[in-house]
This record gives sequence, C-alpha cells and structure tokens, in this order.
Amino acid sequence: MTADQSEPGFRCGYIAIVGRPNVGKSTLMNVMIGAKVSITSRKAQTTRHRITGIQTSEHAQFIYVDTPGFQTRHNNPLNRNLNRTVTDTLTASDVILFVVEAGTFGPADQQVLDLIPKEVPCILVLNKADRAKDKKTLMPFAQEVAARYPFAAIVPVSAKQRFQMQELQDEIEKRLPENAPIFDADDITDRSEKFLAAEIVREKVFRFVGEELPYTSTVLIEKFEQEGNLRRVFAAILVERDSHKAMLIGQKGARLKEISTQARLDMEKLFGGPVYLEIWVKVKSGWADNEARLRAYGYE
Ligand SMILES: Nc1nc2c(ncn2[C@@H]2O[C@H](COP(=O)(O)OP(=O)(O)OP(=O)(O)O)[C@@H](O)[C@H]2O)c(=O)[nH]1
Ligand SMILES: [Mg+2]
Repeated sequence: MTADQSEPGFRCGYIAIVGRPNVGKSTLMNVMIGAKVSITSRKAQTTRHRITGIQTSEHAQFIYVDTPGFQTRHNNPLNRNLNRTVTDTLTASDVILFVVEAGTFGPADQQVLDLIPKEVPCILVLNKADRAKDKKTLMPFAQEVAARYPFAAIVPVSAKQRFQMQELQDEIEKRLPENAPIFDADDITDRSEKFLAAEIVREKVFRFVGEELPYTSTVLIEKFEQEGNLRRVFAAILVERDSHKAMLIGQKGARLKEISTQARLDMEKLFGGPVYLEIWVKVKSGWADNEARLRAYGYE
C-alpha cells in the first residue's frame, strides 16, 4: 500500500502515549500498529527510550511515540533521563493519549496529568477494561477522572483483547492535522534493527530474571551484521555484580540459553529472516549512575 502524498485531506501527525509505569502504553502502541516494536513486561519501568511506531492507512499516517512510564520514586540520573523524555515528547505532539488502568487513579497518574500541555488535545484512555469485573463501574470512574482535566475524548479499551481499538483510532484520526505523510507507507518504526535487537534482549531479561536485576542491567549490541537475509547479532548484557552474572547465566547456562532462544525467535519474526544471535554477560558496575555513560548506551 502506498500513501498518496497529493491526496487532499490526508492526515498525519504525532501521537504521544504517556502514563505512569505499567498501565499498558507499549502494549497499546504495538496493537495499534500491528507489530511489536516496543517491549513489554509485567514489571514496571520496562520502556527506557522514546519509541516510534508508525501505521499508515488510506487516509492517514499515525506516528505513535511510546514513552517510559513517568518516574516518581527514585531520583537518579537514569530516571531523570526517562522523565525528560516524557516531557519533551508531550510538547512535540499533535494528540496525547493519557493512559490509565481502568478503575485505578493515584498520585502517580496525577503527576503525569499535571505535565500535559493544555494546547494539545488529550484523549483519556482507560486501558485494561477487560479486568473490570463489573462494566458498570467504568462510567463513574471515567467521570471521576474526567473531572480532573478537559479531555478531548474518553475511550475505555483493552489492548490485550483488542477491544475498542478502532474507536480509539477514529478519535485520534479526526484530531490529526492535515499533512502529507512523513514516513513511507510500509515503515513501522524509525528505530534501527540494531536498536530493536538490543530492546528484544532486554525484554527477555525482564521476563526471565527476578525482581531487581532488570533495573540494574542494560544491553549493548557489539556487532550487527547482515548478509543477504541473515542477521548476525552479538549482544552483551551489562550487569552490576558477579552474582547478577551468575543469575543471568543460570544452572549450566540454562537461563541464558532460554533468553537467547526467545530473543532470537522475536528478532526473526520482526526482521523477517533468520538470525544468528550470541549473548555475553559482562560485569560493569555503576553504568546507570553516570550521565556520560548513559549517553554512550543510547539514553537521550
Ligand atoms: N489485563 C490486561 N493487561 C494488559 C493490558 N494491556 C497491557 N497489559 C499488561 O500490562 C503489563 C504492562 O504492559 P506494558 O505495555 O509493558 O506497560 P507500559 O505502560 O508500557 O509500562 P512501562 O514501559 O514500564 O511504563 C503487561 O503485563 C501487559 O501484558 C490490557 O488491556 N489488559
Ligand atoms: Mg512501556
């Protein structure tokens, strides 16, 4: 499919997805664009970068910008970086999706709401509506949150069950400015395969290793080569301590093997070809506490 740049009335714009950690922002973006470009997990603070996901229809191009969940607890350089990413994204967007969990609104949600610039239309998205035992409770909850801000629209959804995705897209589309498309019609992200490969490995660390380790580790792609359809990826997982290295590797290397296999399968699906993946675990303490190092690891 190609987007006709000369078509009158074509709409194109940036849609920021914001909210406190773990409300389902990344899951929502992936479903909206129909591909998994942003990693997700049960644990809070999974997303660490601004990630663009693009979807083009006959009449419009939707450029979603997934952001890290806004951090309210630890004031370290990594979290300050994440929060700056959220605030920068908000002012540069045409529409904002403010995502909350249907039925829950707390101080962390309010802190994000306080950041939203009044001049950008903001849609309240009540995600995880599948979890509401009694659907009748959604209405009063929506009204309670709506009293806090002049939202342009309110849409209950379930990203997981693909519920009301079209309704949400319609609400977004009518608020996008008339513009020619910025990206090619078949682009799904502006991120490189190398970046996406690192993110996929990081997701598996979140999924397969205990509570603390995912937050004190990061992933570097040391080499990314392509030969025909085959990608060769050499990744390093950086951890703070020797004990973390042992945890990642597991008994007789079993855990690292599981991480590698799952990461490779996801890469093959996303890149559409075979992947050879090697992962090494390296101890490098203090990587998250140093601004210059963070920049070197791709944090803005
Ligand atoms: N029941 C239910 N769970 C959902 C839904 N959407 C997302 N989740 C789950 O919520 C958890 C968090 O999802 P993410 O998409 O990683 O959330 P996020 O807001 O991007 O989180 P951070 O990047 O950490 O801020 C995952 O376990 C998802 O599977 C939904 O509609 N219903
Ligand atoms: Mg996320």
